[in-house]
Amino acid sequence: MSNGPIYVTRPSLPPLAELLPLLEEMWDSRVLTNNGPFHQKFEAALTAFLEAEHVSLVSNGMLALEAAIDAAQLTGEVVTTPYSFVATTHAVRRANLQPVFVDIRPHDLNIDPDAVEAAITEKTSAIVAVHCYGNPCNVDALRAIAERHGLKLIYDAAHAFGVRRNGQSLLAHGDFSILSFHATKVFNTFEGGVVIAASQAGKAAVDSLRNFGIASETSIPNTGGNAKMSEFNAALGLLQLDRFAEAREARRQVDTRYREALTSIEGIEPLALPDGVEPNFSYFPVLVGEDYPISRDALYEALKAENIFARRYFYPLLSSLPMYRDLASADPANLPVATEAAKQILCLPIYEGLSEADQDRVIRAVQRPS
Ligand code: T4K
Repeated sequence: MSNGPIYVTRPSLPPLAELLPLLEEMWDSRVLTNNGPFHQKFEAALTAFLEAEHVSLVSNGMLALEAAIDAAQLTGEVVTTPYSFVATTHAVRRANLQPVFVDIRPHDLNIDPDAVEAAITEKTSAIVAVHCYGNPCNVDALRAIAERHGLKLIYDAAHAFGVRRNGQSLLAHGDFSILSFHATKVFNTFEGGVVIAASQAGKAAVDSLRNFGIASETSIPNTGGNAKMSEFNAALGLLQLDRFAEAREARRQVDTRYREALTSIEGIEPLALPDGVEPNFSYFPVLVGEDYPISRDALYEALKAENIFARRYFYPLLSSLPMYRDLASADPANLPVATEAAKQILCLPIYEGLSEADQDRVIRAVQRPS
């Protein structure tokens, strides 16, 4: 039996032979970037696939967030979650805005709408929420709060490619949503991302910001940056789109098998799949509770000793990082659920192509930690 390394994820890829003719086209045309033919095709294909009218391709999820925040013209304070990848808060801070951390809900680890409402001041201009692991935030409550207080609502949906809720794309919510197409994501273009805007004006702002703020050869009305996706990433994305359903189904099978085997282990609690949601199975997060024989960190190390590389997404809490921990909202007493979740969370390996034998290695290592 193989004892090779099992990482938390492994990127899905199309057969190389399918990519080569597309590369030949690029070599012939010498159009490599700046809204070339593959970029246009991929943006149009995603617009249909994501059931979103206003889609802008960008070069990664971080720049997607920065562009969305910039396009939303925010000021002052932004209410956000401490339980995410560091990109979420850094994007707020890099726009010279003040992140205000609020707690999350215990069942899905997404931002708590009641805590959001309680944190709003006259300086608040927006909510930046995360659909953590692709599980939907309480979008109805957050929309109501944003409307009541005149706030912009931005979703970091980096994990939520293809997720549907009540028969509708999850990306239909908020003024802006962003996706990441990083190698580690359920849908990847090596690097890449998109901004989904609720309005044409929002898309126009992002399109300008991703291309230096240029309107024409002689007109540059905005202080934009460079967040363009290249032709290579866009061509790969077109092929990946054709394969997504297959990749998702493979992950669903791993998810089902893990749930069957792990749910009965005392102290191990896989995060529930929410009702009314078509998930993408991008992660397999479990909470390692006090009833489990060893701590989360001890389990993480025990898995490593078996050549299994689970990840503590998301630990440490963003509010504990040196550049944020002195904020009043970063006090752990303000964030009890997030603080506990960060201590207990472990994401187990899940990806297309994870063999049943390797799934069994993971299951056995969790069942009987050495
Ligand atoms: N918002 C949220 C909520 C996010 O989670 C992220 C990214 C963003 C925004 C920003 O999106 P991007 O700007 O990245 O598009 C990874 C990813 O780098 C990061 O994209 C992701 N979130 C985060 C949750 O996870 P690491 O530091 O765990 O990556 P790394 O390199 O340790 O990879 C994990 C494992 O994946 C490796 O052990 C092996 C495997 N792997 C990784 C890469 C890069 C591969 O098999 N092939 C690869 O090319 O952050």
